[in-house]
Amino acid sequence: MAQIIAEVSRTFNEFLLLPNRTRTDCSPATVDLSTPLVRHVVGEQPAIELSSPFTSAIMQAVSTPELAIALARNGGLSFLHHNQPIQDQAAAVRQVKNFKAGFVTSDTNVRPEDSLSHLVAVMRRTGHSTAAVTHDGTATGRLLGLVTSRDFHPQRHDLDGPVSGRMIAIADLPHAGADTTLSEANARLWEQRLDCLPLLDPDGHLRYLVFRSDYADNKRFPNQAVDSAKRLRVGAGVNTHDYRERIPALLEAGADALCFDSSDGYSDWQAQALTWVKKHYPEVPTGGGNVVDGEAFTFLAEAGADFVKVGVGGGSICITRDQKGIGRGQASAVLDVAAARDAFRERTGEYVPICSDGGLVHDYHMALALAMGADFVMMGRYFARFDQAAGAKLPTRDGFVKEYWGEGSNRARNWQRYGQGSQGLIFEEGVDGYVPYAGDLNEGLALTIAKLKTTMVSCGSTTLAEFQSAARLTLVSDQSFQESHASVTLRDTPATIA
Ligand code: RVP
Repeated sequence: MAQIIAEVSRTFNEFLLLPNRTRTDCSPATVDLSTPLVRHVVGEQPAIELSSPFTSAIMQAVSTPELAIALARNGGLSFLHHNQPIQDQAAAVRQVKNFKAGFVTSDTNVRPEDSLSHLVAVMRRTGHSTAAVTHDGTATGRLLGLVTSRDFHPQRHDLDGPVSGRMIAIADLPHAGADTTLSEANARLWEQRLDCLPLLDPDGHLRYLVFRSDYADNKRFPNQAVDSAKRLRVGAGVNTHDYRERIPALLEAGADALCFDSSDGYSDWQAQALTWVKKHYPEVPTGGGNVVDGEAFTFLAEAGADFVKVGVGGGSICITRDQKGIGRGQASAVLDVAAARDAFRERTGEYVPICSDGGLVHDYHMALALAMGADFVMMGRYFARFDQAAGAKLPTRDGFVKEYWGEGSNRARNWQRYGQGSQGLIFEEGVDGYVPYAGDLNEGLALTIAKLKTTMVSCGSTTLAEFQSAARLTLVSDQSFQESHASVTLRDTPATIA
């Protein structure tokens, strides 16, 4: 006879945190959000630690190289999606690993014989006002000069004339060698009152541009997730079908961590794949999932998973529960798996971090997931709203939206993620839709971090470990849930004032 789990399946909306006593030394400035990403012996330092507990979903619509760069600069980690040819995913990994903060590969490039009207069109397309003039019009051609939007005026200069007529030629242009450090470049920028310093190879080919504004920008990110060579960290999703070919290519490209990505990870296929990775690449941090209970967590941890993702059916674009009747409320899943993680730690002396993946709609849901035991969270909808995500930004009557689609939707057809047999995706487990546009990731994430820190302060905690052990959670009734929201007419709501 089927077993009925006594406990009701609960989601984050059903819980609130009780404030704990806040000590005077506990303030947002003293809160440390660092968290382990991978398995480690208790008391020892994990091979990878994140300085903020956020990862972006392994999804076409979410984890682009641009988003991975922005998130790693804020201390989190992206997992680039595997729903693409192996060489494309490896190239995306390489793009993140090659990013050098403050060193820009020029994206606005023209040839000296190009017309000024062509230059205007290129500047309009890239949105940048400084162009490199190279012999072949590429980002790495021989540098002949620089031209900015301040060097010509459409009414004053003949737009049919060549760019060479208005550029500052290389002979008059301060420049430096490609081995210049960021602080040396910055010193030149200030000493010579420059806006931009080109860095060239010994043969005069352009390598990077360093902008004064980018140096200041770089100072904004003190908590970047970087490897021992100071390159940004990036993760990559893999599947249980082509991992033998995909993983070597991803590692060669420089991936820092891998994650088996499956809508249901409690399977022999995933255990076999994890065992294979641990045999061939024992040092490579590799996560598994997704699971929703302690039994499945222990299965993957014993198969070698270095972290385990939790969540089935809770994603904002997910219809797995409707289609297959499989899943569990995300709060119940996290609480159950966290208990199994702690039992595993007691039994083996090893800590295997867990990630709450999907279903985080409000910022406070992240705090709840972390309080309930998640070491870090993974989000799709949240990151899909930002400029750096893949979806197109579209205007609507009520403002801008961004496209966001599930990996189980007809648009993504990521059959490797769903166990529907070898014919590919037979039915959809995800939808294709829109999310409200939220601008730049850096600003959005800063706000989220500020909220998380103040929640932790209210709960008297300055570290995530302390937050988890001190958290007191209460269930909310429907009535008290109503009370959580404002119950006055808001000023920006049309209303008749008597
Ligand atoms: P959310 O953050 O709520 O948008 O959820 C993102 C998560 O949903 C992903 O990390 C993944 O686990 C899951 N997902 C992705 N595609 C689909 C689907 O099409 N059903 N689900």
